[in-house]
Amino acid sequence: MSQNAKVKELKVDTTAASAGPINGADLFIESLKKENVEVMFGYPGGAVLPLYDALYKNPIRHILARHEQGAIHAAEGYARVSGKPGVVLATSGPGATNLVTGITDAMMDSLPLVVFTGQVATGVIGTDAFQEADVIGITMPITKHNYQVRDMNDLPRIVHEAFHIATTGRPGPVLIDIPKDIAGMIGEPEFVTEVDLPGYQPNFKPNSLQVKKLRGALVQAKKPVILAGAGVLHAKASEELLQFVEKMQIPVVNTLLGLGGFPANHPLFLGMGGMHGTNTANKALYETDLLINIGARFDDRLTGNLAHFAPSATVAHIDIDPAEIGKNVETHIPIVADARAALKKIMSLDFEAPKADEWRAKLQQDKVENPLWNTEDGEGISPQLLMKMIHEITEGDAIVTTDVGQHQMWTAQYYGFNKPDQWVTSGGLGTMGFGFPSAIGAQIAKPDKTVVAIAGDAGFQMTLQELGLVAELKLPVKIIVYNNMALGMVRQWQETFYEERYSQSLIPVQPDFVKLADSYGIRGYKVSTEEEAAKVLRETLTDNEPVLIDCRIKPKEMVYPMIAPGKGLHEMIGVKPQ
Ligand SMILES: Cc1ncc(C[n+]2csc(CCOP(=O)(O)OP(=O)(O)O)c2C)c(N)n1
Ligand SMILES: [Mg+2]
Repeated sequence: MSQNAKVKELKVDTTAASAGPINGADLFIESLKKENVEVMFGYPGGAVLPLYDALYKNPIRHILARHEQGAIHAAEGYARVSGKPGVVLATSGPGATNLVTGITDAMMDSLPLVVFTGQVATGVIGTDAFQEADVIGITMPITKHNYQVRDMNDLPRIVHEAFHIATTGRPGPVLIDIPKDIAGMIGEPEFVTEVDLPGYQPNFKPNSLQVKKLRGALVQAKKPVILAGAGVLHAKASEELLQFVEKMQIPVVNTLLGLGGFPANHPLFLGMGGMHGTNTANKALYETDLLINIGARFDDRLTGNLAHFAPSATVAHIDIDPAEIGKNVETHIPIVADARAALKKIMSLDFEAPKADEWRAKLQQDKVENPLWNTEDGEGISPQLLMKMIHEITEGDAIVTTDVGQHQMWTAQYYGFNKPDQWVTSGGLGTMGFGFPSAIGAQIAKPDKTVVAIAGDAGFQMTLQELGLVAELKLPVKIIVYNNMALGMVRQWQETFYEERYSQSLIPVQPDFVKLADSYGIRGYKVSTEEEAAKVLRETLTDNEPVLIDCRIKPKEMVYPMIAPGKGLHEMIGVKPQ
């Protein structure tokens, strides 16, 4: 997309156009206010000091994380549960590069972020000036779009475009790099209320012909299945999905990121699909004759070996991003549209539900024969039962965030997400260190909700500095460390695929998490049995205070069932208790 989009004919906001001479830093704050920004997450430094000075005089709520990575994961958690863009501000050089993981994470999981980075002054760009980094070059492939402001008069337009691009179509991160001298320049720019981006026109309306094709396929189908991804959540289409499913009586599989888009306790829900999905979900994806993908991207962790993915299916794919259609899986009925609009359109056509009684009965039987299971012996807390306890005590209504690893998969399998926007996880990038700070952002977005951060003992140690933020803001985040003294998921792969050579996956030395919490003035507990866990969880998950609970889980428990790398959906291992 061109940065030099025409601005001449744009509608200007006459209420603010008379702001008079203003400097770039004040203009930055005013531009954020125009976008109704209520909170931003950031960390100051030299190149953004003028922006922070303007913020001091004209405040917008600013959350001072303890590391830029904490700030951006918090912004992601905020965006995921609020539906509003997360706003981040960091300084040039190391401030900006510390954001790179979070920006990539947001890009992979389609989260709307507007990220501001400071830059060295325009006169010294390219001279290896102090704290200079080529943030535009670095973030080009990991942003939906990025800008460097070269004229302060462009700032209102750029900010307005950035919020538009981040939040429309397939959401994603947009970055604005602001050289230090821009903040000091004086101008009389106009605020715009429209965008003119000829190269960026997301299509929301489904094509009637393709929708009719889908109707034709539905009428014929004997083994239909819906694969519902995060696109359902982004499009706020859960209600429509439920209506469609109930009308058509089609079984539903969720992707990892799509959990909560369809109620887990619904009789037609088959579970999560993919590497650690349920046997029934994967069986359905393997045997289906009509696969309707709504807002999922056919990620390899979902499909397994593509040669064995839905081999007999007519594939329909509804996605707002045309680049997703046919990317990994041959698609027969492409519907480029907003998921909600597409579902409404299909339901507006009158036709009978597919005749799939036999199929539903078969899947139902598989659900009964091959449920998720857990070991019953061995020392330590069963991680699966622990998750069931957390579900029960929070009445299935908490916002739950995770890090990446075994605990993430157990949460996905066992929490049982019945509502949209309760589930915050790093799916595409699989970022350890994401879970805890994203819970902070989620709690800031939803102060009245119970927010539970499920963290691995290793992942938690990547961003635990944000305990300072929990203490400072008195956020009642519930931090539950699934402690197996290991990089559990790495250990699992080494046990299964590397003949138990546990190379660098065990962590013999850890902080005393109880004392660590205490040092921040946060309650800490260590629990080693299911009885202790039940007692502490009951006492602490329902009140309005932060808590950290170090849960000693069975160190050798495996996440099952599983599709080994390179294998197909029909080749799950660990389906039955071993
Ligand atoms: C930043 C980052 N580094 C490395 C990995 C690879 N990795 C995936 S899971 C995992 C182990 C995580 O251990 P822990 O946080 O204790 O969770 P567990 O699997 O034990 O539940 C590792 C190292 C990753 N996903 N992210
Ligand atoms: Mg671990």
